[in-house]
Amino acid sequence: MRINRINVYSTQLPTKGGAYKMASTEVHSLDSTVVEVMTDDGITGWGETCPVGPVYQPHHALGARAAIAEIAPGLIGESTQSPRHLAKRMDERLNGHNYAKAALDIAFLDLIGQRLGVPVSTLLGGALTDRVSSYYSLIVGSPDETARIAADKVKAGYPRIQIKIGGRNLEKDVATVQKVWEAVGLKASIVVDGNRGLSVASALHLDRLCQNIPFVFEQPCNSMEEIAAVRGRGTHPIYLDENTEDLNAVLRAISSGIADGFGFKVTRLGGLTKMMTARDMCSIRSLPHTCDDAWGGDIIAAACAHLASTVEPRRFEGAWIAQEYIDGHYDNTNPVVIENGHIAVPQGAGLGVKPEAGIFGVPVASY
Ligand code: 0XW
Ligand code: MG
Repeated sequence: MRINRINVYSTQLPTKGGAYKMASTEVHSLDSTVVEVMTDDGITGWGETCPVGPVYQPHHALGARAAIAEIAPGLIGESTQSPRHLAKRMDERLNGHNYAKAALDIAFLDLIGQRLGVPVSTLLGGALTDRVSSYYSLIVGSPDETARIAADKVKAGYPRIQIKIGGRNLEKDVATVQKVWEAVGLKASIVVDGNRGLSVASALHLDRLCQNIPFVFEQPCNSMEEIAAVRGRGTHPIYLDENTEDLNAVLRAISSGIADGFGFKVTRLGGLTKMMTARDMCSIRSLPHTCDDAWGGDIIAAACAHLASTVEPRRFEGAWIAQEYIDGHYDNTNPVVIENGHIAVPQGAGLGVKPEAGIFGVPVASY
């Protein structure tokens, strides 16, 4: 089976209930890039990449589509027999731009899975479970309101709560962490995500002032060097998120011992094929990690769930999907949904989700 057409779509995913606020940015509507890869034997694979705005990491929606414009013409006529060959073809067309290649990588696995009649999780080494945990991510907000929502979400079944902090005075951040701890206690694990927004000094102060609270500190500061300065002087475990820009950064972080775990984004690392390597590197050092993406609809959600199902449960930190912050689904027959804080892994061949016909309108580019 050979690729004979690639359609690219842009679809808006507005945030439900107001802006999604993090330390250095707030977003209102996200521009998702969806790819539809067709083969000469009539199979279609879907992929998606949706940066959460242009500031969160060095990704943006127009950049994804510009990168796909460089790559896609070189994929027409290529056999889909080998995902490794397709990855090589993409690298021959464009250096870097993992987040754009990720959409195509996901689509290749979707169509190979359909061809073989197996779910994508099988192509990733095999599922260990058919239901994976998710976590609730709270935006930067007032201490009382954040604690109230956190308690509600734990009651709803979420085993893990992520609080966003940063971009404001430290007192509010400390109060937020303390109030959430009072409201949630040990009923769920608590993650405090600085989204690169704290100075080393602020991160150390927050660590000290919340000494008795067993939280994980996610990406408190901007660079690996700043994180290294916090590490060892603070007491809370540190997870890296935005700093893991590619597999080499993951390898560097693991080998230098800078991180106790990771918040991984499937598209940032280059798609599911690359995520398998990250998952396996973490396994060697028993490091926990999430299987998320920055944003996106059912296609990305399905990709995260398939990958999540292949991670050893004792090291698995949850799959975040944007469902709580967006309305509607691409696939209303088999939507990817969170129920009681958990996601059922799609069971059909390939990704197990199929966007409704015409849902994305007219392609913005075709190759
Ligand atoms: C909670 N997320 C997975 C969603 C937003 O993209 C931010 C991200 C994070 O952990 O930083
Ligand atoms: Mg994060």
